[in-house]
Amino acid sequence: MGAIPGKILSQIDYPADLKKLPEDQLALLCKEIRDFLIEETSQNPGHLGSSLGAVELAVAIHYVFDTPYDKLIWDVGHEAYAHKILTGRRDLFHTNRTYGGISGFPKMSESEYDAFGTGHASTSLSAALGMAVASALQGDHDRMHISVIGDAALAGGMAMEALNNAGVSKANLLVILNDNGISIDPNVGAFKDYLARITQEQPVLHTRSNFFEAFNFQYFGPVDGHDIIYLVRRLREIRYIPGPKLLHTITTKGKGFKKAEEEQTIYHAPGLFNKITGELINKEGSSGIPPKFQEVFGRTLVELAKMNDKIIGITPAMPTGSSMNIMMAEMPNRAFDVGIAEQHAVTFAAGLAAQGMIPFCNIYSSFMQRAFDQVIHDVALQKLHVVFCLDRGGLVGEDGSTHHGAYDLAYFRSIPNLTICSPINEEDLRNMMYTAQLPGAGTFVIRYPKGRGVMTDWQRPMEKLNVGTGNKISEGSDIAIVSIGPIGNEVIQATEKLKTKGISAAHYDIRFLKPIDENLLHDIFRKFDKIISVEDGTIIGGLGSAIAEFKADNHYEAQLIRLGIPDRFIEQGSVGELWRECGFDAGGIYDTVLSL
Ligand SMILES: Cc1ncc(C[n+]2csc(CCOP(=O)(O)OP(=O)(O)O)c2C)c(N)n1
Repeated sequence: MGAIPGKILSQIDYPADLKKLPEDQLALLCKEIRDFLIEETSQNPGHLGSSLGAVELAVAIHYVFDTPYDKLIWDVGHEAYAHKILTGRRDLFHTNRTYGGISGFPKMSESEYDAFGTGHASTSLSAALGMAVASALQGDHDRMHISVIGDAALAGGMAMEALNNAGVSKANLLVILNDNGISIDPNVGAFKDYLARITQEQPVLHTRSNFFEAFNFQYFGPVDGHDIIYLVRRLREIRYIPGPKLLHTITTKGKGFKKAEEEQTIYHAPGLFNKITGELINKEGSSGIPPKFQEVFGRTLVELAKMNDKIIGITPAMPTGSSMNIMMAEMPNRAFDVGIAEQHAVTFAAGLAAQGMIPFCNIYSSFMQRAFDQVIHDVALQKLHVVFCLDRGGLVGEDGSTHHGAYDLAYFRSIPNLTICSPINEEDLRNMMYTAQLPGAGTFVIRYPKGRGVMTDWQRPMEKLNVGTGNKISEGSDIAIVSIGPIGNEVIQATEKLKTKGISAAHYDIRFLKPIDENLLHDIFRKFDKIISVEDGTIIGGLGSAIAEFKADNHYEAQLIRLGIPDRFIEQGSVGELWRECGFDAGGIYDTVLSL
């Protein structure tokens, strides 16, 4: 069961209930929402800081506007918890981000109040503009289309493209800039400096044209985004002004919870914490556990960069999450946070590589989807020496369908000139990183998951791998299992368990998806008539498909069973639950073998 809502909040199921409250009760409601959010997320982790900062925005918007008739889109959507609580999901909120529960992001399929699904940044303006144009074409000129967008997301390329497009429309569009001055890590770039400047100088500047006015938006603000009464009044005034308009609100990430205001990066998504003191609760303990892939990546990059002065680090807005912050701290001139700008990050890397540098461009797998063409057109086509490190490869767990790194193996395998690999453990990650920066390595893709692998001797000196060679993990005679990446550790558990049933399964870690180890595959197909492929990625186009193509091309007869993410979107849950659902956890692999 979840937290018990306060007196006012307990009476509000939907915005219609909220509208009945007198204005002087709104501040108290905001406090109750914060208390509720803190209590809920302290036991069931989620995106705390951004949602605490957007409580008044959510209350004011639903108080003033006529949702769901008026369309409301939350950019990224991790800040929309108050919105969820006010739109029919208060009593379900304790299931937030859990298996079978509500999503941590807005979803059209979950509620009519979620006008558009989000999760990736900088999409809300384009979607709201599209809706506004549709309303106008359908003869509805009253409906308002609202995008709430953070200062970091607004600097994303797509949001800028939408501003440019919206400014020449008469769209009934209201952009609410939720400016808390921070991304997950400190916000970066010239635009954030500009926002800070207009916030300080607004009374002077207001007589002159500002950035938004130059884009034909009517600009209002800046206003205190936590002054609920003032917000409500400003929104009422703006409501009937035609055309594109922007309300600049100043908010505090983590508002109302001391620790979250003080340590905004940590409390963006803090995990479990004490709801009174804010202290983090570490369930894992500290000794005897393997390091995170991220930590090994960050430390190894610095080690390599000390040996090879051509190496450069690049992250699009995820320095802490990817551990690029280690290099940024040690070598500030050689590591760059370029903001929420995946496309730019890739072509920026291409430019560096064209001048002889060796960029390690670390991008979360699902965010890399944005930069597919840049990888083809700017990097692979020109055979540039860029190392793409795909963090969060595979099912990521609680963030759900918008964030799973499900498609990378498949979409990259189709691109010529790429070397694609995935380490089974942290030791292998280091060897892959070492191999990738050697002269002539070309464009390299190294894919690894969130979190910890298994205990290995990962601190030993790195060694060069033979590109395109797999590893035999264990001998067997009845069946062969071929895996890629850390999901191979589930295969190891399954093969051990199969032994107790008298089944002898051989296990091969293919390591390189491209070029694939054809010699090894020939050996496997000659020796076995039953072969299973296992990957933590979509079943269409990845390892299983590569082996099926190899089988067809070489006219082998063996039975091939492919395990991977099925051809549908997988929702949220723990990684173990999702692996189970997809049938490639140790138990699923074991069951598959027994069923043959
Ligand atoms: C395309 C994409 N890249 C990166 C992210 C990861 N990400 C989630 S929230 C966030 C920061 C957003 O900052 P801002 O827009 O200022 O909103 P705030 O969290 O401060 O409210 C980032 C980088 C993402 N969701 N989508």
